[in-house]
Amino acid sequence: MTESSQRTVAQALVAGLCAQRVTLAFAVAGESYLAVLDALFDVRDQLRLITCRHEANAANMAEATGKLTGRPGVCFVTRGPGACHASIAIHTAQQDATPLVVFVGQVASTDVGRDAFQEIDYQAMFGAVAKGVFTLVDPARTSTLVETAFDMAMSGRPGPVVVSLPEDILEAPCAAPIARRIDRVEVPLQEAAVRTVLQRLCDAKRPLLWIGGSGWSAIGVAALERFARAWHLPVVSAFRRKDLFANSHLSYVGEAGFVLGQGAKQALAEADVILALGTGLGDVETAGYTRLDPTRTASSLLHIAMRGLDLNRVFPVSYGVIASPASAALQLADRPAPQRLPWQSWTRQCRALYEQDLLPVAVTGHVNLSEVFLELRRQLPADSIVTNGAGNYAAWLHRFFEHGQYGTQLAPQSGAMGYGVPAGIAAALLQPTRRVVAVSGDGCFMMAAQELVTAAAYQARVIFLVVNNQSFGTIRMHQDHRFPGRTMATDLVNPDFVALSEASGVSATRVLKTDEFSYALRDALAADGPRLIELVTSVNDIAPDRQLQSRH
Ligand SMILES: Cc1ncc(C[n+]2csc(CCOP(=O)(O)OP(=O)(O)O)c2C)c(N)n1
Ligand SMILES: [Mg+2]
Repeated sequence: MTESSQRTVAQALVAGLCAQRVTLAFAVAGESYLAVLDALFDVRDQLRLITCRHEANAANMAEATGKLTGRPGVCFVTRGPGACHASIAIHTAQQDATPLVVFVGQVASTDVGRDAFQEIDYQAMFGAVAKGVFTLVDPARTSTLVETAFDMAMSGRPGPVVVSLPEDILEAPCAAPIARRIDRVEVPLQEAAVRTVLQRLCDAKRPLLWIGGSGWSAIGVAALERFARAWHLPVVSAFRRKDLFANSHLSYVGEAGFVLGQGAKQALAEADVILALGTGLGDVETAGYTRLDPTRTASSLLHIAMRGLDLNRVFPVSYGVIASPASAALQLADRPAPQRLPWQSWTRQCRALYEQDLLPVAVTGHVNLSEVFLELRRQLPADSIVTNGAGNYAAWLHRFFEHGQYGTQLAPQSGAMGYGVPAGIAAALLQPTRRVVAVSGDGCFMMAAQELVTAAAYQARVIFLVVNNQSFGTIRMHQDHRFPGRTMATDLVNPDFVALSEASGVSATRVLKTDEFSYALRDALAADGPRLIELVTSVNDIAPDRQLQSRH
């Protein structure tokens, strides 16, 4: 490492990232931050920079890193066009509360405001999405800025931070000491809040636990499970947060996603007290803010939120406090459960309904996704990571694939297509001993398919599952409902996915019948490098228990 007296800003910045113990970062190179690339050269054994083929993917890989590790994922993109491409992950990190630090190139500070080549006012562009947007203006503050960016990204409700790097500053000398390592500060519940929450649950006839949010940990999730078991509480997880609670646990009654399973439906309909822990009670999980009745929540909803802004925001609460979800779970689990738990049989009923939804459903096509995802569960080790993006294929995955452990689901609550592939690659590079399956639709996959070569180049052990129904199926479903018989802009003409994959250096196979999947998966799991399995499905099987009405 370069002596501090001779260090440049770029070198101090990179030293600051090493101090945060960033071991993997993602980039598409740009001439606007050459000095940073050069500084990364010196630490390449310590901090691996992954060369990506599109900034959306580089930024999504960083976002997935934040989701998986709880510490900010890091990416570097060039000014203007690079920053525009990366913006999708900044949006996802904002919606999903993921710690993320995006470094973007910027024109020389002397040219700012002159409409210079690829210039963008990042404050104006990202100000409404990112938690913070900073420009490195003073070389002496380089390390402080790294600390600030990491702290802001991780603290409270985590989120994205953008740091812009004017080209001329990067090679300036920087005498500042290297940044300190920053850790997330956990905010516990006050003692009075612990007592109030537990008393309200104790007084209830049918209390329900609704979990979500970010900043969790394996210890926090284990505490949650202890708490729910001791109190026999039914537990609903927020949209795409199924890994916050072992799905096989007898308390788990389902996900509040676009669709509400029978168990979660009954639990939500009949609960007289709801403890919302971590979740912001967002649009999707509340079905457009309709799953709760605001005239009742004022007396029945207890909300432990990640930040004050979320309290009373969409539903009036009966009792609201701010705390880190994992800390709160540990504190609640530490207290003894009451002797009498009169809602036990109700919890069992909700659970039985949840289990019914796990039975495979009938389809019209040759590949049945309910059987496919049940088989995926059977074959994958419990700690395997499953990723996805947006599309109706994900409805099948979320319903039939059960998560058994914390940190096994990487899925965008923002509903961004093109997320599963980069998230899968990032997960495989970060945790090479775990199995990773990246699930995509044909539409979703083609938004990130260029990273197959990245998976091949780094031999990332990902199994890409591509559900090919030759359609932007989700949109087709809505058309079918709203404008029957008038299919527009949703039929897809795809490449040969197996050939595309093979040409990119990833061996592939095509599954035409449900029965073939089991063998294809076993074969892919035995491989050392990436593999792709295409599943040819019928668009008519648009969702579990739902067929298209207007067919071609
Ligand atoms: C970046 C982005 N663009 C567009 C959309 C709108 N959208 C949501 S799902 C979807 C279709 C997804 O198609 P596919 O991946 O093939 O999944 P399917 O629904 O067919 O299973 C579209 C276009 C989106 N959510 N994200
Ligand atoms: Mg599709």
